[in-house]
Amino acid sequence: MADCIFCKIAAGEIPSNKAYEDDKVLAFYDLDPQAPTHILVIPKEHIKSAAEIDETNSALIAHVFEVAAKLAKELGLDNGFRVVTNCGESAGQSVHHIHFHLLGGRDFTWPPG
Ligand code: DGP
Repeated sequence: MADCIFCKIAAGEIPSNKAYEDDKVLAFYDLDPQAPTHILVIPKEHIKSAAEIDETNSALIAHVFEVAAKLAKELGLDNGFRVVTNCGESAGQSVHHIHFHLLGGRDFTWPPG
């Protein structure tokens, strides 16, 4: 998508601090970290939000979760971590390219605010 910031990051047109990359998925450090470890894991393909997950893209989303688990292991988040996706306005989604926040390195409360 021409005006999507995460499509531009995925294409390398906007620089990012990468944690992982393959042909389908990119993981990069969030510019406004909410935990000692805060990485965004995205499919390179433009999917707007979790509301658009269906049988045509669910294998790709499963791959996103494989990458999140691999990163959590590599980064030593053995005490626990959180994977969050904000979907839509009420949930606070500000970038409309699906992304999964991988957060770790501190304790988290439940329910989230
Ligand atoms: P959300 O509110 O769930 O849509 O999260 C969007 C996140 O994306 C937010 O934590 C800040 C981050 N973000 C926005 N623009 C950029 C950017 O250009 N680079 C990086 N690294 N992170 C960004």
